Amino acid sequence: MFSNNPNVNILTSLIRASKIRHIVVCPGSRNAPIVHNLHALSQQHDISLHSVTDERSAAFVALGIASHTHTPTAICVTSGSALLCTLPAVAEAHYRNCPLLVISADRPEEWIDKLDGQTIWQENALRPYAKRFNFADTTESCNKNEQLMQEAFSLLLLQRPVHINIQLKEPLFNFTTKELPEVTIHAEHSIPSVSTQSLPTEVIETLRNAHAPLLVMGSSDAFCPQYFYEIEKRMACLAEIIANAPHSTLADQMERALLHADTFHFVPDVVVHLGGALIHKRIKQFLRSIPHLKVIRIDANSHDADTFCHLSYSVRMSTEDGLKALAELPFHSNAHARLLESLNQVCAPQTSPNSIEETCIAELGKILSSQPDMLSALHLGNSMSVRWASRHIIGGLFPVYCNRGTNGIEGSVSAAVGTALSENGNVLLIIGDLSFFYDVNALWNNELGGNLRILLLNNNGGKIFHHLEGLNHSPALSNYIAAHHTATAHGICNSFNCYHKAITETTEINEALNWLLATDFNRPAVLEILATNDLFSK
Ligand SMILES: Cc1ncc(C[n+]2csc(CCOP(=O)(O)OP(=O)(O)O)c2C)c(N)n1
Repeated sequence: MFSNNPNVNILTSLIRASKIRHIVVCPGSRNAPIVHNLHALSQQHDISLHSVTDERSAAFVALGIASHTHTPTAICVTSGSALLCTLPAVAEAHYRNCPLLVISADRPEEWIDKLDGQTIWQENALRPYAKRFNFADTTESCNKNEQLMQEAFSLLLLQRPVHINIQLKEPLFNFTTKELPEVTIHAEHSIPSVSTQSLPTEVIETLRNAHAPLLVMGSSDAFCPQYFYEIEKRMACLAEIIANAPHSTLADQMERALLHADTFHFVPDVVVHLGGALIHKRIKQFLRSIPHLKVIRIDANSHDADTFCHLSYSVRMSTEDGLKALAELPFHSNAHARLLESLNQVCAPQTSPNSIEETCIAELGKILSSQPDMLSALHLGNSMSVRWASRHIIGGLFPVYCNRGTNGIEGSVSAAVGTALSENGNVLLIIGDLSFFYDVNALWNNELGGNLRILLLNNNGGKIFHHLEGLNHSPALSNYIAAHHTATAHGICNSFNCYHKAITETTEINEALNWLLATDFNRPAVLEILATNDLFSK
């Protein structure tokens, strides 16, 4: 039996007909009719419900599932501040082109600002990051509401976050409807046909005539490492680890080479730009500074990011189609070999690690290169984790994710949890301590099994701030900017029923990594590197 609310039932039918296969649900009474229906669906169809209490975390769990499964994923929250808690993940989804559907239950509008509990302005709460669809609880034509919801589902197929807000009046808990309304998703028909599968002739000719063509690629959830080998025969290639590119450590080498920009001789004249945000700031600044540079941006979405301030062409194409088209360009060039030569003249491919955290990632990089099957996915926390991984781990072995849409530290554990819930193989998260403790609620999850492994680099605060030139002169650095603390994960792991091991010496790294990666666990495991350093003693 289903809810007696017509809007809730139309939504449920559309979900049943859609590609959504995972729904994260959060506790509450106003959204209980929706959760009731979703639970009924999950009993009869291939749809999994995941219960997560903290809505901020829950939205990132859904994002982790959506980015790994490449399918729209929903989160359902109750009314009031519960909805506001999803905003960070929605912003991340917006900048990652991730199809996240936020369903919120709302109270009747006439009770807003009358001091009724959990009754706030919800309709536009996720704007401008999600397109919103609001449904009043009226007996108004259900056809119109179905049409509106169809539109919401079509936007999801365009890889956009969407917000469906449903006002629900009491009584809430009547569940006597036997059948859901019949709906078919005709969303495909309403998608504007903007995407192309081949590069325009003008773009191909621009690349053919370029002296030093260069592909630059930042964060992307598309996993197609195979194309990069062909692209490197046609143009130089600087694609980051979070672009899932095989020779991703070159981006780190380039970043270091640019410290000596006067001796670095590879200057591109045409750049093809794919993917989202770049980790390496100096590469971005270098490209911005080249006069007369031409930039060809390939992006399925309509907002053309002019990252290097030289945007010359925009090509509306998915990342995967774009990479494929570049791999099939009808000419070869030696630009990549020239890039490698210039890089190697200025600095070596890798530097020796200079801390226990970096040594640990370097050792991990060696293990994963020889045994990539150990992992099904790698998640990287922001800050030093993603930077050290860029230097020591190569991309393209397994999907690599990082919340680089907004670079927030608030949802990295949750996103990794999402991937672990939608995947049988092992998912490894490498993360710093502030990011870990911030989002530790993600481990408050009964459903999680032993395929989530966490490498926690605990250096008692935000180490990145100690690398920022000039900031070390500020007496506020340690306590107020880098947020020095002495917390360890031992007790938290105990509370959340996770395995935990801590080490303090580099000599213990290999055995500990073996424990983390090769043990058969039935709950998440955390290897904590306790980095004793004097950074915070000042
Ligand atoms: C939500 C949010 N708040 C604040 C920041 C600013 N910030 C960037 S890096 C960082 C420190 C992260 O520390 P940690 O996770 O311990 O990593 P480490 O710097 O030690 O590698 C902070 C606070 C952010 N990115 N996101």
